[in-house]
Amino acid sequence: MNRIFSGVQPTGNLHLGNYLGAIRNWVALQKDYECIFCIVDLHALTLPQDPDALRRHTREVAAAYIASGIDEKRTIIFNQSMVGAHAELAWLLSCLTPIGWLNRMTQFKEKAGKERDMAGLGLYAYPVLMAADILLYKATHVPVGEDQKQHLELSRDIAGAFNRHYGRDTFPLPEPQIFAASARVMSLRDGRRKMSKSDASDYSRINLSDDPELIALKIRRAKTDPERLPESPEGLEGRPEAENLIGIYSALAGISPEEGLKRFAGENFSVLKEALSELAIAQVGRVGGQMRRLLAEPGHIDGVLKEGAQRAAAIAFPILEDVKEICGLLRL
Ligand code: AQP
Repeated sequence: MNRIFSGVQPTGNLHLGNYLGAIRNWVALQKDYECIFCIVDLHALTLPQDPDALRRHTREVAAAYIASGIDEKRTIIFNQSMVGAHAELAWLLSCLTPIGWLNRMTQFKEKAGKERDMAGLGLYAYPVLMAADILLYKATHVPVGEDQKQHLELSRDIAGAFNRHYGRDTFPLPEPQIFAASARVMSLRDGRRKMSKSDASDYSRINLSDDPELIALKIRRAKTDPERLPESPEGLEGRPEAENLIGIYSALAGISPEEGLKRFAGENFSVLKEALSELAIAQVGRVGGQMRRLLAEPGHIDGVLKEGAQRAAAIAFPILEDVKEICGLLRL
């Protein structure tokens, strides 16, 4: 059976982009794939984290998975640091990854900013750990938002480099699964930047924890332009904020952006914003409410994570052992 691996970083401010671009799409995949959904806490450490907040956010992401419809009985849900094989395989793969490949990664450039020399080695090596996450389970498919496509291509390159170096087909090349309807949710304050957990402006994103009043306020304040909405998709060119609001509306309504635009062609933004608020409040409200109920019982979430880690380890460690053997590490 084809196997899926994907994850979210427990860095707080879980938002509508994470939901529409990732978690919501995973739910349907459980029917046709063996799924492993991870909370990638080692990735979160690539930027400074408060230890208590990191633990809290880890449980929050687990709650978001379950609240969105990931079935913890069928699917493996766990946090990455509970399975030490991730870090071990990352080391083995890093020894085969040319620095030049990592130098091309745009996310490192964005996150390191101007102080590149002061950025941590972990932030730079992040894509190698991501490759290890995926290859450790010989995952065949990886659902990600468009923003992660470059990292996934690197995972394929690393898998190919390993297979070529040792002359074996050890790792399948993982296929990206990008869900067009919600590929990239942009900031509500700037349609050229993606909606992001780390954006300093709280009004740039709708968090899954936001209450209905706050969701409505953020949508009312979302940046627009002075024109009415266009009659055809071509009219959205050069209007990133309009395109983004139509995109979010359509993703929430489960229709194509073309269909979404038809509903608001020639209208004022206020009409779109009102309809969008209604959908966002209903869907985020449902997930957020269920998350709060789950988080009120951390014992249940911890049990899910513990069992998930055991199931993940049962797949990962035999694969890691095989890789070590191939690499020539003495196994006694
Ligand atoms: N704006 C987005 N639109 C669509 N999908 C998105 N994802 C993230 N932002 C958007 C998808 O969510 C999954 C988990 O992402 P992550 O936790 O690895 O974080 P990230 O990709 O670095 O983006 P974030 O959540 O905004 O965090 P920061 O601020 O740290 O960059 C991935 O599948 C991602 O594609």
